Amino acid sequence: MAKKLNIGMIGYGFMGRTHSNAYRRVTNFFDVPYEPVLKTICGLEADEAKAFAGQWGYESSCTDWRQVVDDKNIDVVEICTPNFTHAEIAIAAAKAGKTIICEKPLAMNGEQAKTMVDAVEAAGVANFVSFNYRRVPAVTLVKQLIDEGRFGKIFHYRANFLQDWTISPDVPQGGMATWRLDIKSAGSGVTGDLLAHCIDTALWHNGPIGRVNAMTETFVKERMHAETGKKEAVGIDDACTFFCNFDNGSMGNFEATRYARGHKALYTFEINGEKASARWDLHDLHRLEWFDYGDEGRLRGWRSIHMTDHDGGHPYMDHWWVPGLQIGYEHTFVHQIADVLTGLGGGQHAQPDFRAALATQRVCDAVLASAAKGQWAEVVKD
Ligand code: SOE
Repeated sequence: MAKKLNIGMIGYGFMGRTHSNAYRRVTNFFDVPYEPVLKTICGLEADEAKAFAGQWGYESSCTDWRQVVDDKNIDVVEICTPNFTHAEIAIAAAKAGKTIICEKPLAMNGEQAKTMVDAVEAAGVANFVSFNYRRVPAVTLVKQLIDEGRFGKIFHYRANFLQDWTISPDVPQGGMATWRLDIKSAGSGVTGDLLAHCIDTALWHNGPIGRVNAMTETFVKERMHAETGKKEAVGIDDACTFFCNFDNGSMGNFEATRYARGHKALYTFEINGEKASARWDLHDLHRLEWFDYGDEGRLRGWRSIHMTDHDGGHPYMDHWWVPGLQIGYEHTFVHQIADVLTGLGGGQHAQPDFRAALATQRVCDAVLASAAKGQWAEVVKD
């Protein structure tokens, strides 16, 4: 019988749902060493927390995150709250000896992220940051192909994350639904929210970034604040584009915006190496486009691999349906919980941990500093 692991979830918004869903499904599909028990859900509004507990099967609900952190019965503290709250909760949870799973981005900025790394490392607690796209099977396969040397030397890494949900100036900033637009809650705009995903994946795939050159734009300068009801200056970046040097000699090119009309969550990347290229698109996440220069000339060309063939070794797919039947967004959260539980059971701790997420945060900081100054910025290496 798998040992029980008591989960205290803080935050019942979008991410609280994705993580709760993952806990409910993981033991049905993965043979993991722990059985997660949904103990407590914590959120701002008592009646909403209670309703969430009923809907997702939590044993209790509360409105004070300290209750979760102080609860001796809780093994894992899950932080699914807005960015400005991550550090305080994580540091308290580390002191209380909890395993911590935190939503991305880890913190408001690199300095704050460093205090979180120091806290978990001093306490010796397991820690993990939810950059879920690493665990899309196609994205994981790309990592395997890079590690096998199939690309040869990598020349280019380019990634985009395009959305269009904040074009209207009537979208407010702040509050429960639109805290991502409020600099005080989010720390930054698309850089921390969207580019952080691209950067995390890129660092994992292609290694450290040395320096960056960026520009940002805030298209709507003032928005009504959902909490004060008043028009306030917008402090976040609505769009950001940067180019960079990776330490391995390759060039990087990244762009994120919430003003790309027609695109909802178009995360794409393309990698060009000496021997092969690959490209991937979140809107078609179960496909990997692959070009292998080693193919016989007459048949050489881009191929589109349907990532559902576990006989062929597609990552994670042997846990799901039969070959040919695809999976989607929510499964990436199931995969990461499965990997975290396996790591806690004595395997290798799942990545990215807080230290890896700090590296992403440092790139974000350099991007924002470069855009502010209009010049190259070096990435801090811890
Ligand atoms: C923002 O719209 C958002 O929900 C991000 O916060 C997520 O991290 C991303 O996966 C989808 O877009």
